[in-house]
Amino acid sequence: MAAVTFNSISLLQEFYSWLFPPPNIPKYGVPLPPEPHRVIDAQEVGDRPFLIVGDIHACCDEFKDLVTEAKRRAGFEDIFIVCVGDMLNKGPKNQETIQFLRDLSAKGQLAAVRGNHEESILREYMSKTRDKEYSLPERYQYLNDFSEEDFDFLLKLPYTLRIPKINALVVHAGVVPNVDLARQKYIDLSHMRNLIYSYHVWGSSVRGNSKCDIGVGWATMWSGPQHVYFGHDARRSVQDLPHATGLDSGCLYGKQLTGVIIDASLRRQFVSVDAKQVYSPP
Ligand SMILES: [Mn+2]
Repeated sequence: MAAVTFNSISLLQEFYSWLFPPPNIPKYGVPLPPEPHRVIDAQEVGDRPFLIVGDIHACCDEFKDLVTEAKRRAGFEDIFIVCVGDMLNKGPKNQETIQFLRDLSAKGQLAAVRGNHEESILREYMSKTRDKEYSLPERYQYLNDFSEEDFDFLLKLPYTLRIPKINALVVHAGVVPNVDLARQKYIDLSHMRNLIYSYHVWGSSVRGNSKCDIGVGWATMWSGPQHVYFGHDARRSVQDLPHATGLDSGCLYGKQLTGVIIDASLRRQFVSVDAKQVYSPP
């Protein structure tokens, strides 16, 4: 009886949200960037090879080592770096990382998307802005040393970056197949790992889910047309799929920081460096 009641309620809830989809707002109600979906055109990049980097989580030493190694492998001093989000938080060197990111960005050598950890930072920033008495939780104390310009840099990070030159779409967590970019939910772009398909008498539906043990990994269902580069899924680690590349190989957890180099002839080459230590228990 309880199970029947529960099922009827969840069915009603599904039907209701099918009829009245909830508004598309970012997690924690943080502000949208001025340009949620950015395009990097060919002139901006020129002839430079790309280095797309997985979740850095303030592991700045490893990030710098990866950039050096990628330049060596690509045989180019001048490369264009793209970060898939979660550049900060949880790891050891937040201040140094934001500085490095902003320096590269100011020089036109880097672009990045907003990850769920950037959203958490913006949530803390909003709380602090609204209430001067607000005291940051222990693990966000480092934000006391961030400048307005640092927060502004994070606020402006788009949810997606399209790079037509290499037929790439960069996003932190994932995209739902067969849904236009403009209609993707921000919460999916920054949090999803899996897709859950439901079939009802009124039709079928698919939705993103942040857990990776219910449903199916979204990237395995993605069939293009763009190749998606993403992070956020350290448990699945590097995913080298026909139309998607997952790059979070758990540097924070003492594993590796991984990137992929894409040269002018669209050849993809993985590059990684070992974490110098375990910064957070897996
Ligand atoms: Mn993440």
